[in-house]
Amino acid sequence: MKFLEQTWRWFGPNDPVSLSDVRQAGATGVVSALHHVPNGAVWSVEEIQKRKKEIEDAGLVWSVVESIPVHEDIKKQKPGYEQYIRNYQASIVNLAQCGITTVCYNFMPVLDWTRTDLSYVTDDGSKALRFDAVAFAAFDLFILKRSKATQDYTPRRVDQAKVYFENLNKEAADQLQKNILAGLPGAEEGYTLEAFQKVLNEYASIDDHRLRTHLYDFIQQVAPVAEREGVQLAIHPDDPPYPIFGLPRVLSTEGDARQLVDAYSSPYNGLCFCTGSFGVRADNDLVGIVNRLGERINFIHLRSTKRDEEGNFFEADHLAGDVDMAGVMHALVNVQQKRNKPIPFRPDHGHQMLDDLKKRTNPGYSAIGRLRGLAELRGLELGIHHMMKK
Ligand code: DNO
Repeated sequence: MKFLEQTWRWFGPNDPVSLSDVRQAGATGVVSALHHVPNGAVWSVEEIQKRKKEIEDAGLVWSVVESIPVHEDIKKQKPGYEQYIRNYQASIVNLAQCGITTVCYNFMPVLDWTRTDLSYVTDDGSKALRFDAVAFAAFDLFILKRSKATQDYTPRRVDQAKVYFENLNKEAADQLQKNILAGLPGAEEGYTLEAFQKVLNEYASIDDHRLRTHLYDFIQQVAPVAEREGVQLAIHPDDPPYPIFGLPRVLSTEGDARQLVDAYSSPYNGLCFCTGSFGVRADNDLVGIVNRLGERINFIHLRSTKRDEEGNFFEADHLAGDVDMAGVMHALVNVQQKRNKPIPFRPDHGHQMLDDLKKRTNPGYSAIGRLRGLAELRGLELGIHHMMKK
């Protein structure tokens, strides 16, 4: 029987969770990125080796790069963007030279993952990340005052957002803005209100079709290099999985994932299967996605969300919420049996809980919540293996 690879995201030397913590959590692989390298620049062999050595000195391996950010000019195909594609290819070649062969990326315009509340208190007292649809609309309509925002919301939602905004004090409004624009961990860009409005304007002529074309152009140029170098690419889905701020989002559904993998037919052009992102949409059949696209899954993020009728969601415990984690894990175990190399998975996010409530933590990336998640997930995998042997 073949097992998945247990990995853990580590943000580098400034991460309050240390590599020795990671080791004690029982992960064997590390997911990391050179966050200090500016977006668009080539990752040099020297810098890669430095990070790799640090990880190996702690008795771990650098299994996955999450992420090499895709420069905004590539997403917009702004004149001169070809150089950024060449740089991306060069980073892949350099990573391959250092023996790092899984690279995650995303193609969300302007903003990476987005939440409105970073310390939502759950029933058991632990804190979770949450997306409040009304708070989000209030920000868009009344703080950012985006010109075409009204057309993206129902009249009822506009009314709710207005009430929400009117009850927001200055401090809470600032916090909301910071949560949305300042960049969550791993999101490489953060914006002020003015800068954000400016970059949004640059997308005025980029609709869904154009962004899709740009993504497929990107992959058709980058995946052949990755294939030649033996590097498996893994695109992370949109989070949340639908357009926000009038910006198109083109990797939110199974259909989107299918189009991407078909844009260049190679196992090296693959997916990061993130249950928390895809799982926010009730029309995404997670087990079905694994069954149908499993051979193109190169990296896995496991977490659950709990959504409600209003479009809000929060990050539930890994085995709770709307995601059928046991079903997903069973399907993934089946996929793994057909592969030669263990597919890396990581417990994605975790609640801020126990002792971590008193500490400075990266939102979603505290030690104990992820430790719990990893422990539950490995137990689930082991249990499934056990039952399959019978
Ligand atoms: C959030 C992460 C994302 C992810 C990128 C991948 O917790 O899953 O920031 O790393 O979207 O490029």
